[in-house]
Amino acid sequence: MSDSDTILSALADGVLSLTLNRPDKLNAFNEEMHLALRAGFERAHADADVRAVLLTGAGRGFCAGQDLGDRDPSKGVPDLGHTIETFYNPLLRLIRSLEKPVICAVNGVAAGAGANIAFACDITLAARSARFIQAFAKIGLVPDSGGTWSLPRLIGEARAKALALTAEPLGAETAADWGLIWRAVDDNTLMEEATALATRLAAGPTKGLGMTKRAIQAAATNSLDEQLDLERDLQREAGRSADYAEGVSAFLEKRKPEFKGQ
Ligand code: LHQ
Repeated sequence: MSDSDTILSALADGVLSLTLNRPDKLNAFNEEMHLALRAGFERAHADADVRAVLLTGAGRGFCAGQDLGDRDPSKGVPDLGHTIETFYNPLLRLIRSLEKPVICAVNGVAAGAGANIAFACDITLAARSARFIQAFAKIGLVPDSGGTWSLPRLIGEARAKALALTAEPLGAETAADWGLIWRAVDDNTLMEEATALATRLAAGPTKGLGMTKRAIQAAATNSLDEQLDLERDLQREAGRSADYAEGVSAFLEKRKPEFKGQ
């Protein structure tokens, strides 16, 4: 793990909480924060004690995307493709390939890459006062962090194009109504609700949950036949897991299951 204070990291009850922590900059990404967040997700992949991840931001914002002070064209023409290749794309791949639930609690404004990282998580809750902004259009860039992939899939081409071309802020309630996020909740209950959800999932049959995530993501490119085959293969594997044995035993014995994520 990185020891940078740009990401606050804590493991409790199987939940690895990762808090973006540059509140004076609305948690915009500099290189140090990129590397620290990546280290957090790498730990989530490698550490069996981590059964779920909870991503949020410190202060009044969730994340304002890239720190534009770090990518100021007046200091020389930047290679933003290199920035994407080096930082954002590896992060997106780590989030999507992690076979454990990733919960995102959007505590305030989420702009640019900050919004699209929230949309890449498995279950995203947002404070009612939060807004999502495809800020790229304001500075001559194209949406990144998977935004051109996730937006049309989640809300359809018409809404995706309007958000991306206008950079109009979208409130949390509308984001939930459109299916961009799971739920908008009262600001003062966001962290309580997100932590309870992450803790519940972390105590669940996380091997099966991870395979469920993999299957739903594979559906984006699979035919129905391929998906049916994948479900067969994953169910075979799930049926051999200790968690399935425990789940069925607990049901038959009318007791609470104790899942181990194995
Ligand atoms: C910031 C930032 C910020 C630095 C707020 N940077 N300081 C990938 C590849 C490589 C390069 C480019 O980008 C990308 C991906 C991207 O993410 S592109 C999109 C980059 N992000 C933006 O364009 C958003 C810029 N920020 C804003 O439009 C506003 O700050 C929003 C709408 C997010 C919030 O507005 P307010 O609530 O009015 O807050 P504010 O603007 O007053 O910001 C508070 C402070 O945070 C302020 O600093 P100051 O010292 O004046 O208090 C801002 O300068 C700083 N800040 N975003 N991205």
